[in-house]
Amino acid sequence: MNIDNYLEKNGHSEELRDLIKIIVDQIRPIKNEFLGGDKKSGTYNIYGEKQIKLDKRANEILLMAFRNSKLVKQVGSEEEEEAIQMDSDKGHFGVTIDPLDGSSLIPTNLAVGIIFSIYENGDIMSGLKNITQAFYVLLGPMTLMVFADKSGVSQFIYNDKGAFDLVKENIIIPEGNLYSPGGLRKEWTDAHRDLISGFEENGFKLRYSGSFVPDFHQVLVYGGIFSYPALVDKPNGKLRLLFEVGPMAFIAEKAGGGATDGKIRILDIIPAEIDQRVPLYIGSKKLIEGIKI
Ligand code: P6P
Repeated sequence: MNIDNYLEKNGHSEELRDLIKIIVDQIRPIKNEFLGGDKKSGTYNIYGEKQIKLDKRANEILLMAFRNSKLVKQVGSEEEEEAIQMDSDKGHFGVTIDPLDGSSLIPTNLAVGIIFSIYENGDIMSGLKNITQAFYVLLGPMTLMVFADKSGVSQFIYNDKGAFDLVKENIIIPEGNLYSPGGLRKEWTDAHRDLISGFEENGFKLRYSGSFVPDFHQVLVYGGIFSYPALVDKPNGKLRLLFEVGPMAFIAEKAGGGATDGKIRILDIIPAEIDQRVPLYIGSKKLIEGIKI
């Protein structure tokens, strides 16, 4: 079964299925851009992070596809300063994208990801509780898609015909002992330091590549916790609420896990700004329930 059959089986609208088809059709063009190498673009995104050509190309490819589809009313992209309003006489979706998360790792051939969330109400700033679907594409030894909707989380593998075939349904995050600590040790708060020391004393295994999608995916598969905490001089941490944290929090909860900023449930947050950052603890249910930072 491919993802379109899966979406039809799960009762999704023709418009949503068309939107997912359009996104799937951009994976090959984005992967092909990798062949050109990671040429510097000489520009910086609004977070002051150096953009490489691939970040911008992936962003352009996805935005063009959304614009031509007429299915998307509003797009928020990590590579854009503002939300983009689009002509959408065929649909009404709000979409957030991190077009190429972890791209600084591409020169080392480590896994990177593309992160999406969909708001059927068409408003990406209306609150994370209004996310209706969230998914990521993990570009690693295999190209995988993990897709979450109200019925749960499923995994698909990209085949040689450019389609995603279903490989696993009803994915549940197990309790486990992997941890990704995030940030620089010297910038940790005492509370985060104590939490990480507790994991280490309990024999947790450190797994941290610097790329959120694969680092989260291993927690989804084996169980444990990924964190990118508040830091001494960065109380909101590093990860972007709309483009990275919200979609993953939706996926984690639909897989029976949890996600918090250390105080509140991520999906209870209503974004104040499009570029809002939040601290993040995400993973196995019991571990997240125990987080009070
Ligand atoms: P650091 C990539 O830039 C990213 O946003 C996430 O993919 C990743 O988890 C994090 O930053 C890594 O940040 O500070 O460890 O390089």
